[in-house]
Amino acid sequence: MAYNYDDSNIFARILRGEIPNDTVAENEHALAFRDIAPKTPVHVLVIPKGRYVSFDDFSANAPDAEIAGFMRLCAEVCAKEGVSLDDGNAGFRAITNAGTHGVQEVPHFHLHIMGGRPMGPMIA
Ligand code: IU
Repeated sequence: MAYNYDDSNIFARILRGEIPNDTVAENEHALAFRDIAPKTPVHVLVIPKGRYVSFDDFSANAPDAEIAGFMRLCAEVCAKEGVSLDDGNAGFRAITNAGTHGVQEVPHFHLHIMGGRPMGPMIA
């Protein structure tokens, strides 16, 4: 998958079970766990189990099942955390940071799902 994927990154270690995590949901292709330093009342990270760094790795070669499994887990997290739009919930914000301009700290693709309070405007 990713050409320059670093297998020693912290999320790879979490996936290998070397470091504990606060799991919210999991399926065959993805894992969702609470951010260790939450910035909002709901702050969950969803990561693919494959070796993805950023959107670049979701190329034509990425198995559809992995992409679908990832998105389905995102939906499951929103429902579990009470931030989906079902049942009159107020919604959420989802962010992925990539590279130096995106200030990506961990080089394994992750989607931040944040909610539980109004987010305010997007900032640059
Ligand atoms: P990034 O800038 O999108 O790469 O942010 C990484 C996030 O991973 C950040 O919100 C950290 O608090 C979070 N995190 C974590 O949940 N567990 C860890 O062991 C480490 C970082 I290191």
